[in-house]
Amino acid sequence: MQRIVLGVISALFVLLTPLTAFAQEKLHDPAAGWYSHFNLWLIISIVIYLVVTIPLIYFPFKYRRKKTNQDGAYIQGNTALEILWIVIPIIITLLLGVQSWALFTEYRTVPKDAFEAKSVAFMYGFEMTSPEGITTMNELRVPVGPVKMNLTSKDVIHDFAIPHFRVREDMLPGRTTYLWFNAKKPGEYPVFCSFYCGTGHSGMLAKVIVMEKNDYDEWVKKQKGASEAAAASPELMGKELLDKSGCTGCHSITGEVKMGPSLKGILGKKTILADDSTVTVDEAFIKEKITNPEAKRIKGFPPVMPPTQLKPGESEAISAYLKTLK
Ligand code: HEC
Ligand SMILES: [Cu+2]
Repeated sequence: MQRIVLGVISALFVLLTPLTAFAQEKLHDPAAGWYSHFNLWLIISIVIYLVVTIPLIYFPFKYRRKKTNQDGAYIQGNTALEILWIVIPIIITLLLGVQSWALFTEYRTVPKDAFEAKSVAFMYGFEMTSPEGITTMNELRVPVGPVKMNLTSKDVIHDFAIPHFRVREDMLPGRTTYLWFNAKKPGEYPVFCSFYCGTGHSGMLAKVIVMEKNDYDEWVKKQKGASEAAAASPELMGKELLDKSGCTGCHSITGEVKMGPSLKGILGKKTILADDSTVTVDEAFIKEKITNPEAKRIKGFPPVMPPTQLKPGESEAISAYLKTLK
C-alpha cells in the first residue's frame, strides 16, 4: 500500500514540475503568465471535478440495495486512501501557491528598461503624461516594449484597467500606485475605469496607443513643435488647454452635445441656469465656470463639471480660442 502512495506522489511531481517550469519561462510578460496560470487552474479544476463527479454518479448504481433487508458492507477506513487525499491536495495547493506567488512577483517587478508614463484620474477622465512631459487626455502613446504606469487620482478612487494586457490597479487620491505591462504589438488598446466613481464612471474611457519606436519619436517631436507654436498664440494655447484640462472629454466644439453642452459659438450666447435665470456668456462667466462650476449650473445637464485650477492668462487663452469657434 505504501508503495502505491509513494508511487502516486512521485508521479504527480514528475507531471507537475515541467508545468511550473513552463509557466516560469513565459512569465516575462504578465499577460502571458496569466494565461498559463489560468490554464493550470482550469486543468486542475476539471480533474478534481471529474474525480468527484464520476464516482458520485456511478456509485449509487453500483452499490445500490439489490434485495430487501440487505446489509451494507462494514467499512472501517482505508489508511492508504486517507493519506492520498491529504497528500494530493497539499501538493496541488502548494503548487498553485508557488505559481501564484511567481506571477504576483512578475506583476510587481518592473523591468529596468521600462518606458515610464504617468496617469492622473479625475471625475471623469484620465490625464496622461509621457516621460518627455507631454500631457494628453484619455490617450496615452507608448513605444513597443515594457511600460510602467505611475497612477494617482485628483478626487476619488478610480482604477486603471487595460483588459488586453491583463492589468488593473486602483488610482488613489494622495498616493501613487503603479502597474506595468508588455506592449508587444502596435495598436490601440482600450482603457477603462474599473472602480465605480460617480455618475460619469461609464464615460471614463481612454486608450493606449502602442507605436513603433521611430513613429513614437516622431510624434514627440511634432508635439513639442505644436506647444512652441501655442506659446506664441493665445488661441492655440487655449485649444491645447481645452484638450489638456479634459474639457473636450465632456464638451464638443462642433455643436454636438456630449456630457455637457457644446462650446461652439458659446461667447455672447444666452444660457439658462438651473434656477431658471438667464446669463450672457462672457469671459468672466467662462472663468467662473472653469474655476467654480458649482456657482452657476446650466439647466438640463447633470451637475458633474469639476473645478479646474488655472494659471494667470489661461482662462483668457481659452476664451480667445472659444471666440474662434463660430
Ligand atoms: C465631467 C465633464 C465636464 C468637464 C471635464 C468639463 N465640463 Fe464644462 N460642463 C459640463 C456640464 C455637464 C455642464 C453643464 C452643467 C453645469 O453647468 O455644470 C458644463 C458647462 C460648461 C459651460 C457653460 C456652458 C453653457 O452652455 O453655458 C462652460 C463654458 C464649460 N462647461 C466649460 C468647460 C471648460 C473650459 C472645461 C475645461 C476646463 C470644462 N467645461 C470641463 C461638464 C464638464
Ligand atoms: Cu473613475
